[in-house]
Amino acid sequence: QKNLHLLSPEQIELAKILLEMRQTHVFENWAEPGVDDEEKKGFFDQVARLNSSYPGGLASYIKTARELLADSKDGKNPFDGFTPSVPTGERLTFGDDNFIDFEETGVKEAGKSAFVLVAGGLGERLGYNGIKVALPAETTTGTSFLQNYIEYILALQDACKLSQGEGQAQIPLVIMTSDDTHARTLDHLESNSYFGMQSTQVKLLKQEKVACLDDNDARFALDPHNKYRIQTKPHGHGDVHSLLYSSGLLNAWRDAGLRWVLFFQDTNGLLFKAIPAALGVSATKQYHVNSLAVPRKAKEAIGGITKLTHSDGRSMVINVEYNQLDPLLRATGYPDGDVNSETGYSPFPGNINQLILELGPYIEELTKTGGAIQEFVNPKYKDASKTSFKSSTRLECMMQDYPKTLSPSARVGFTVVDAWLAYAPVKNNPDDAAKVPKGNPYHSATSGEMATYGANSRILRKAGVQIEDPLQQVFNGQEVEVWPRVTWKPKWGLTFSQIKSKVGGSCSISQRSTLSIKGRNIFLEDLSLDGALIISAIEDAEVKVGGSIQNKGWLLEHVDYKDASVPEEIRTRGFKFNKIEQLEKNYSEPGKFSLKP
Ligand code: UGB
Repeated sequence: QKNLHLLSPEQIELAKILLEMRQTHVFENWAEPGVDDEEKKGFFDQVARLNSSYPGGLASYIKTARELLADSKDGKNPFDGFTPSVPTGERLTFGDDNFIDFEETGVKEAGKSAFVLVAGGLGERLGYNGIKVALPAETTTGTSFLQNYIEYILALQDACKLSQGEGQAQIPLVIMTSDDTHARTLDHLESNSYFGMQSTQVKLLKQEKVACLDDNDARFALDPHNKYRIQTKPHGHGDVHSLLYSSGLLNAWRDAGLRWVLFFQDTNGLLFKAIPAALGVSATKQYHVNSLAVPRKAKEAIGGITKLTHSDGRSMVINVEYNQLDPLLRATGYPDGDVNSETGYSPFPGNINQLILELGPYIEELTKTGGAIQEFVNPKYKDASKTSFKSSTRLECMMQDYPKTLSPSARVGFTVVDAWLAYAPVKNNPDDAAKVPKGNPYHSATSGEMATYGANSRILRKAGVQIEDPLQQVFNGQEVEVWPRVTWKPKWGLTFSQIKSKVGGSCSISQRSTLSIKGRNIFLEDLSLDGALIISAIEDAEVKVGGSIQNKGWLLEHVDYKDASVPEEIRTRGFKFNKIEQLEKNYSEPGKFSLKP
């Protein structure tokens, strides 16, 4: 009250909202007028931000929070009335004719696509000090996840130009950041000249955190270190929809003739190997929503794609989060819960949070919802009375819950691809990864990098190259398959047909080998590699590589993740390369060349 005369009309409006919503306590310990005025202004700036960044404003946030907290206290089941079953969707086999056809269609559609990377998460499970997108996806070349994503998008852009003539627009990339990641993401882009993209092609949208709640009446928690600030926490990746909607980008994309929006996560180096085919599926099946999925091991920390049928007849195909799938199954006639079937996998395909949405229906839906996504709350109660929390909580939302508000006529599908091809995220620290049940994927820096070599090796095998079998080795307590360390730039091999066209004759690669290909027109012909070959070439140089290349190569050496003398990015993998000997060639002049030692 005493501070009232000092407030601007906007600040009075915000104060009114807080008072009407029973948040009087936030002003309780304020100093006399004239004291801490800057801090008080800062408080209202924060409240203004919290109010404007949430669809419906703070009043709506508090109202929803009270409802969800009451449901949680009553133990209400969010799946009440729903029975789960295994949905049907498109299941692809890498490299067969069907897959190749989808890839061809998908590459053409990529020119009508925009990509959206959600990268606001700090990655608490990984415990890495930097931002996750700047981590090397693999350490043979040191390419970061963000660089890898951008190079794939640029390769798609080039492939569209080739198939449809010059003049195609650039493929837009949006990156959702948060206060935890924004500055460092921008710096990673700027200090690397946007990895070849135009800076105008990339837009960063920063998500705001949401107010923390202290009790079942949704009273705001104050920052323990500053009585003039409300404590905030992340709201989840679901924010991406309201941010895109309010940015105005969606309409601009529609006006520019785009048709698809593809969402993806921060540390999955394999993902783009499945993008062309999945986009082809979306276009062919005319899916409004297409989730990319992989066979899921029971209890794996990825959601299960599930068909939910309500007793009133409604049904939807939706992700059921990993912590909810087991109780849901147990409560609905599956006494063993989330278990593998005779195939060795859960019958529910695993959600890898790669969504392809058709832009027109997406805009239509967001015009109705403002981009708001069904939220949930997960309070940790002090005791069974459920009246107080161990620590403050907040509402959260997930981007894959977008289909929950769609009408039953919406075309919602999914596409299953092999996990080795499309999914190897880096989410777990070495300690936690080593504790993952045997047979389940580790989702660690170790497994993420080894999966890249595994995928590339299997693809080359399928293309006709003889690749020696992998060895089983243990790094940081995790047993992984070690294939030859094969990497290539996306512009060398974007689709299976393209990769096949780059290998000919009888090629072979031994298990201890390293092969790094940087250049579009590098052709492997009758190559026998036993050692390390690092080759790069400019666009106008065409290089044929063949003959027997043998050298001491790059040795894989163990590193202990606790050894602080080794950089964090390396020691979390549990291995490093000792580069003893390699054949390294760089073709920087236009022309035709042959490398045949
Ligand atoms: N992220 C944000 O951008 N903002 C946020 O506020 C939070 C996260 P996690 P999660 O594919 O492996 C998801 O933490 O949420 C970004 C699916 O829900 O890595 O535990 C963050 O930067 C689950 O169904 O994953 O689990 C990152 O890029 C399953 O599919 C992304 O959101 C699982 O991913 C995911 O955040 C999976």
